[in-house]
Amino acid sequence: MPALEDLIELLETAHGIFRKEKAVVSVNSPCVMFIGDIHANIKALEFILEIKKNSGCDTLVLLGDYVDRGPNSIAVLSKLLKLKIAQPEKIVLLRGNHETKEMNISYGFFHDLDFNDDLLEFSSTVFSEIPVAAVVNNNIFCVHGGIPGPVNIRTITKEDAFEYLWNDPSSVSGITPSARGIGPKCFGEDIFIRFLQENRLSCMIRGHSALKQGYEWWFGRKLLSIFSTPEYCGYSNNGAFAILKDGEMDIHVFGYDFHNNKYTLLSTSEGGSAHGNIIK
Ligand SMILES: [Mn+2]
Repeated sequence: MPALEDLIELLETAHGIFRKEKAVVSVNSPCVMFIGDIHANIKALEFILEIKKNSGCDTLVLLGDYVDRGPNSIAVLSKLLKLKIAQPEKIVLLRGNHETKEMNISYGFFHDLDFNDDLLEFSSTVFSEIPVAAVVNNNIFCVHGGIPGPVNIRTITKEDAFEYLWNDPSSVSGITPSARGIGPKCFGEDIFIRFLQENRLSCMIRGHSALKQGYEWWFGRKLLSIFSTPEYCGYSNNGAFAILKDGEMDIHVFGYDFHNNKYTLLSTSEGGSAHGNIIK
C-alpha cells in the first residue's frame, strides 16, 4: 500500500503539471481509451490498464471521480498521478465532483488521509488545478458531469467548474433541477444539440452516473455515459470503458467473476464510427 509520504510527493509534482494545463485540454491521437468513475477501486483500474497495454492505445482520458466511496483512494490516486507525471501529454486526468474537499470530507478520502487537515487542504489545492474538460480529435467533448447550458467551451474556467462536474443529461428539455440537490442541474437534448453546434463538436463522453451495464447512450447516440467501477457500493453493476481506434468506438463491459475471484471482460459492443452516423 502506497504511503502518504509518497502521495504528497506525487501531488507536489502533479500540481506543477496541472497548473500549466488549460481548463479545456486538446488531445489528438488515432487511439484513445476513455475511463469513467473509478471511485477508489484499484483492482478495476489495474484491470483496465492491463487491457490498455495490449490495445495499441497511447492516450488515456479519465473522466474524474478517482477517490472516495471505495477502499483504495490512496492507491488509485497515487497510480494515476504516477502515470500523469510519466506522460503528461498522453494521460489526461479530468476533475470529478469527488476531486473536491467538500466530498472528500464525507466519502472516504479524508479518512484514508488519516484525517490530516493539512493534507486534505493540499490535495484540494491540487484538485482545483485539474482540467475541467478535454476535446479529443477536435470533435469529442469529455467532461465528468455535463454542461450548464449551450455555452462556448472557450468560456470554461477552472474556478467556475461546478456544473461541469455535477450536471446530468435528462430526457426533459431545457435546464431543469437535479435530484442531486440544489446547485447541480440537468440538461436536455435541445441544450445539448445547441452546445455541440456552438462548438462544432460531434459528441460527448461523460461519467458521474452509476450504470447497471457500465454505459448508456443518450440523445441519439451523441452522448455516451460510462462508469468504470463494477460492484459499486454493493450495487451489482458492471463497469465499462471505451476505446476509440481509427474513428471506431468500441465499448468494453467487464464485471467480477466470483468463481475466479477477479475481473473479466463480458462483452464488447461496437458503438459505431465517430465519424459515421452512429455517434456523430
Ligand atoms: Mn461524480
